[in-house]
Amino acid sequence: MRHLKHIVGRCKEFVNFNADSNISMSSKRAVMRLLTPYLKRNFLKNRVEKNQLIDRLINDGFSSITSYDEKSISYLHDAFIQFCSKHYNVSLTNLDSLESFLSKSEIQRTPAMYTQDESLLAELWNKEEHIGLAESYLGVNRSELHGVGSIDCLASVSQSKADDDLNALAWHRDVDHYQFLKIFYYLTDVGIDGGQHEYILGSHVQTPFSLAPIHRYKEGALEKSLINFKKISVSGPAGSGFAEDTFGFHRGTPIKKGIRLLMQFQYYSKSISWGNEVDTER
Ligand SMILES: O=C(O)CCC(=O)C(=O)O
Ligand SMILES: [Fe+2]
Repeated sequence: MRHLKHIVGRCKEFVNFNADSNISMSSKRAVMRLLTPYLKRNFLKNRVEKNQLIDRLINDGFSSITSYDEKSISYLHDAFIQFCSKHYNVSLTNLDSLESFLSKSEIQRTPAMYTQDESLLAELWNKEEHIGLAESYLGVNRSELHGVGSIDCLASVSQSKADDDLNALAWHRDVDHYQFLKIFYYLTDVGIDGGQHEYILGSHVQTPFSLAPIHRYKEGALEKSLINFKKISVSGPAGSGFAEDTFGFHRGTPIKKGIRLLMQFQYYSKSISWGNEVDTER
């Protein structure tokens, strides 16, 4: 443990105090990415929250939230269909044609349509319920937050590529930053075998040593190493929403039939070097 503290301390120095050196931001980021799973997430400690939702998020890393208004779902479907038509250079007219195109082409997950492609996503990213939630959970003022909104689509294919990193269908945690939150909404109905999202409650607080290296994990490995292995599967009608600290273990699941459109909003604190938030005590 002493050695680890030492290494963490040196890495922190490297990241924080080498502002004038030739070390590029991307190398600093790479170091912090490797280091992050070994750190305690002190911003979660000693928090007393009256707001039940935030309290649940702090304890479980997960909470369902109010559903997304149905009226704009079909607008977002159309925007996403247009995005895919352009991206794949095909003429898609509705979700059925998107579904048959993706499964015929063996595309398990599409690239995401981002905030810059669709202004409604930017608007929703800034929506009070969303940014206010991120602010309270992360304990960071909104002027210090950045992030994006996106929509992507999972489809059923004959050969599932669940282990492919880009598909996010194997257990993993997101270590894009030390302190972040994601808000998700299904934009299609998601039943069991419909690509339901899964999460291990409480796994966002601290990663056991054996699970700290950043890669995809088998469920058995998580079950063995997490003291409290509580898995949840999230299903629900189009519009269902949940907030999740994806530093905890999560995954999508291969879809057996149909497609799943998932909208997400990511919130990060602006200190891109993970600088001052990092505490090396463990
Ligand atoms: O598709 C899913 O349900 C998982 C997505 C995911 O891993 C992520 O957005 O970080
Ligand atoms: Fe993820």
